[in-house]
Order: sequence, then structure tokens, then C-alpha cells
Amino acid sequence: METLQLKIDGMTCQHCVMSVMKALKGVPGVSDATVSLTPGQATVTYDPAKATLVGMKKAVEEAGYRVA
Ligand SMILES: [Cu+2]
Repeated sequence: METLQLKIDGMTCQHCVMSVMKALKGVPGVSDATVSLTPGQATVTYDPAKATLVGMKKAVEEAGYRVA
């Protein structure tokens, strides 16, 4: 397992935080994701053999937010 941090743009409230967290946890290979509103940031624990940064970015974007 590896951990990485993503800067997330577009979150304005706790609902956004939950949406981003759910999106990241839905990516195959991601085992855990913690998201904070201020600053907009996500810490993702993932299996590098299964999850990719591109996949994480796509999931966040599909939820309506952006990875900076
Ligand atoms: Cu919100």
C-alpha cells in the first residue's frame, strides 16, 4: 500500500468532503481516503498495482470537483 496526497479544488462544505471521499473510495485499489475541507486536500491509501492517479482524478472530476 502507498499513500499520496491530492489537492482538491471546488469543495465548499462537508457535503463536498463526503462526495470526494466516496468517489475516491469507489476507485478500485483504493483502500482508504480521508478528505479535509481546509485546505482542500485528500490523503489516499491505495494499492499501486490496482489504482492509478489518473483513475483517482477521473473519479474526483466525475463527482464534480477538480484535482489541482
Ligand atoms: Cu458542498
